[in-house]
Amino acid sequence: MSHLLEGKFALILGIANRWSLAYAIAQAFSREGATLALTYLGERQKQAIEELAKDLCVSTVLPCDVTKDEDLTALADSLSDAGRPLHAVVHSLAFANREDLARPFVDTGREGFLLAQNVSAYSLVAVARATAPLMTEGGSLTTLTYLGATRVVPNYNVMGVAKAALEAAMRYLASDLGERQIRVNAISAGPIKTASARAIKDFSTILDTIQNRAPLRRNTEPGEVADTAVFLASELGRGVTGNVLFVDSGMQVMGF
Ligand code: IMJ
Repeated sequence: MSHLLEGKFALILGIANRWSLAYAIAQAFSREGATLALTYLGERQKQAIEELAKDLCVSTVLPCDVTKDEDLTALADSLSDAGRPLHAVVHSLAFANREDLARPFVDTGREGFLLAQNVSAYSLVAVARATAPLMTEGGSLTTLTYLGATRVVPNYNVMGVAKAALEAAMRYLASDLGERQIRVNAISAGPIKTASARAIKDFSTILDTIQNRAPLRRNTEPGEVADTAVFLASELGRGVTGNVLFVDSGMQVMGF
């Protein structure tokens, strides 16, 4: 089964560098024949993303700060200029203040809480509203989540609450957009050493624990997450919406 995404046009938000899950997803989508639109945050990132785009089947690289409605409107306008329907959107971004991932959750202030919710959860709703009108042939919207949404993971804190909101938003969006044949799902990836994880203290210990205890006795690789994103965006995923798919070496099933 090759070229699962032949003829499809996909938007991928959240590539920061070559270790980003969004980049692994972009590579897998390219491999499967999709044409891509990528977004970057801030002028500083522009060159880096354009450099990464060279090896992929990318038709456009566009700026997008998901906290700015005007950016999302401009993004949708640019995509509609492509003159072809959009088939898939990948939302692979999150942010919380570093301090809020390193002290007791009870000390989370209102501002930090709302920042995490705005960037990491509300953005899915904003992206869905901006892009759904372009998915005139139906499509798939996939976001990235983490086990800390439903279970307490040390230090995940305000991000756990944001991911809980993200997963709930995903289900409500699946309900709203289903009649337009737009499917909405989340992939819950096991810990992977990306830029978002490198900052976390004791991350190597977390990776060791997964390797010793997860059913598959190894850590999750970006390519495994990416291939699941391909499945969801492809015809193979046509019956799947409103779901959280765990790509985590099976760690999620363990009680102790
Ligand atoms: C993040 C914090 C605590 C524990 C964590 C993580 N574990 C994993 C992550 C166990 C796997 C990574 N993760 C799933 C995230 O969603 C990370 C989000 C994040 C990371 C940072 C670091 C740098 C920063 N802000 C951040 N905002 C969100 O300044």
